Amino acid sequence: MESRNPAEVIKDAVSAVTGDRSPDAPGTPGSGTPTIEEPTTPTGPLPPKREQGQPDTRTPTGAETGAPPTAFGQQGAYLTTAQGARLRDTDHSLKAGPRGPLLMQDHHFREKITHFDHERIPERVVHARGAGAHGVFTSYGTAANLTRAGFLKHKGKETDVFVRFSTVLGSRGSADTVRDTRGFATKFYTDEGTFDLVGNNMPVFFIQDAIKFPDVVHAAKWHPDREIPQAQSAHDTFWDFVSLHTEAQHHTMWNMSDRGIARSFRTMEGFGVHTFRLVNDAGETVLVKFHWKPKLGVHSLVWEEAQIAAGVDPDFHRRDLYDAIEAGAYPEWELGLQVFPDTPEETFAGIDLLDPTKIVPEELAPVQPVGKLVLNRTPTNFHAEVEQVAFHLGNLVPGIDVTNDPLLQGRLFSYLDTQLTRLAGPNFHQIPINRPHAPVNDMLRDGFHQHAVHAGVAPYKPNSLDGGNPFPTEENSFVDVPVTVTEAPKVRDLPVSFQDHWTQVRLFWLSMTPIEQEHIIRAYTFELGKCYEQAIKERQLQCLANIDPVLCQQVAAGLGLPAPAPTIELSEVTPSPALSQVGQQWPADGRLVGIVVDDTDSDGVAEVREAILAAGMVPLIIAPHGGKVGALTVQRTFATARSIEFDALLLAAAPVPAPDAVPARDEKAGAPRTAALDPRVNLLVDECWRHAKAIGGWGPGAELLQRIGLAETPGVVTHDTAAGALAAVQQLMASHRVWERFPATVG
Ligand code: HDD
Repeated sequence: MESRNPAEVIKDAVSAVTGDRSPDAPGTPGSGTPTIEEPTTPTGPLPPKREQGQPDTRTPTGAETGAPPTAFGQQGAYLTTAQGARLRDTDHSLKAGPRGPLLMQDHHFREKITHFDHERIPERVVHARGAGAHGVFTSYGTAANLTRAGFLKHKGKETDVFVRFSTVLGSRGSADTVRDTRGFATKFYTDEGTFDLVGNNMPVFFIQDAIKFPDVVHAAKWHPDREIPQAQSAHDTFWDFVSLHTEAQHHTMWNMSDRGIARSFRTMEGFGVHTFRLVNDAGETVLVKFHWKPKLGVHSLVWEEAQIAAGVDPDFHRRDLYDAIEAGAYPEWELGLQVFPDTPEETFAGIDLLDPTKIVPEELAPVQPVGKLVLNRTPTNFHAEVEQVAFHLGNLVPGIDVTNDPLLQGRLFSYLDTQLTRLAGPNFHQIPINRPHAPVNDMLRDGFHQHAVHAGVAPYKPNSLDGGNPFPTEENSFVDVPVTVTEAPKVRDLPVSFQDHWTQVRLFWLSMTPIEQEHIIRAYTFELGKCYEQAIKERQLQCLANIDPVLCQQVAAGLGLPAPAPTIELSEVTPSPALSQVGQQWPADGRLVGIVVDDTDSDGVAEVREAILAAGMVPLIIAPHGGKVGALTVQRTFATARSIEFDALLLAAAPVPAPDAVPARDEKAGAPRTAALDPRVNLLVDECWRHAKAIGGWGPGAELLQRIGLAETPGVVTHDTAAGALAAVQQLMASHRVWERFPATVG
């Protein structure tokens, strides 16, 4: 991958993030840059987007077509029908006279409307809302003794990847920042075939047996009568199910924790969840769990921020991902493995490795880095790539095999099956985004949407007519690890060890810091407070009592219900600090810093802006109006800015209310606090403060923070100079949030 000068990268970030386009670069026809008038000169098809390479165009046989990526859809300069006949008018349908009825013979009209009528495909039954990006995985070679998979084995080996992030519950158009699990699905286009790692941002799952998947999804999605609520677990059917089906309690607490409201896809961990089996060149096996560790650390929104973002910018995560990549601030993760001996018991430290509701604490089995993922290219076409990508756990490569985890086993069926409807037929592996980058020579033939023109007459084995082709081979082939299947009666049952539904959820709870525990309490209180059925709330309180009495009492108090006593003996657990998101320092790459200026005060802003860029962050100038303030280009106005967009706020000014500003509540009441401050700036400061973000001011900005009584509070810095204010804010940003502002009341 080409590395770029950081200053250049971040300068680009500003225009990418803000959508600003240089006024010195007027559009040229066909360049994709808009001009004021419709261009009249024909030019070639649109070029691929800046910095975007060509999507893979290999046919399923692996042969190169040599055609440019857009050739099929966009050739030549002129508008044509789908059959290539040139058109002179696409604006008027064919009529019997200008005022007459449409004529049935209008082929162009019928082709255009018919195709449009069928533009959408069924959304995914779960994980419908998503965003994807291309990238590269580079192996460290550290897994060479564990697996024969080439993409992991060879140090420095680069493999193309496509990653799709998603929420689980909402429809395609739902908001990004809802409380939910996030999907983290990675397609590795390896030389030995495609490997799909279809994981989540949480390491456990609601159910232990795949046969329960329709149950949990029916309970968690909208109510069937009115199809509400959208993208929410805060409703009766979800809590009805999880309080009865208590193996769901562990995953439910992860959802109620800060992990359920990720700050960004870039700041999420990813987990393969199940235990997989690796096999090396010598045929030796180990059991492993896959982990993705984000370079920027694991960060979350706060609940109010997530709710505001869902309305103000429903595309919050999608935008963040694409802006970062297009700015050159490429998101990175390390792939890591927890490695366990492959023993007949398939347990580690007493934990059943086949139970997908259990983790193995990292303190017991450290995550060993084996490679790095960099996402460096946004999709060229969302439908073609993000919507049509099809993941499947059965897409394995030599060196990686499955275990008998009953959830994993069931998933092996579901993914292929669902694509048959979603992508309308059995040939979806020929869609460009799903094509392997390894040569393909299968004997699958015909079917809907067959794109390959297969040669030969003998797609069967054995044959002599095609010279016996294609040939099976021992060389580099996938071999199912010949694990012994125990002789056992057929049963519909699970192992006894799967019946402990409480120890690990207590482990998670006790591993959280007090502020994280407080967030969990508030999340349960909010979600159960949205339920109508008293019996469901009481049943879930009983579950909480079986996890921890403090948790139960606090949620019960919030609901105004009595806290029940536990019905089980609470387990002794050793907390796992690795589960907490708090207490470390993280790089501030790509963080957005809002700078409030006005026409009177912008002293020091230009220098601060440069310093923010140099630190790898993105400055956004917020002013009363668009255009320019002095020499500064305005990126957000008081009307378009909202606090959720910024990771920290700097005040260079104390803007007075504009004539069009909505009066502040305080102002109406005559309170002195904000009377002289524009209410929209007041809201910005107020929300940043409530959401535990660092705030800094100098000059009139510092005076303002003094005046409104925030200057002495934790995480709010005032300074004589712009540089001093920025330095202090930067230091605060390394911890992501200023939790000291809100001393936790639990713990
Ligand atoms: Fe699943 C999609 C992750 C259990 C059935 N799943 C899907 C996606 C992710 C996961 C990330 C979106 C893929 C994409 O972006 O296209 N699913 C998981 C994880 C699970 C899990 C981490 C548990 C550890 N899933 C699971 C079970 C079943 C399914 C038990 C069924 C028995 N999942 C599906 C599906 C989906 C899907 C219906 C919907 C769309 C698709 O597959 O392509 O087949």
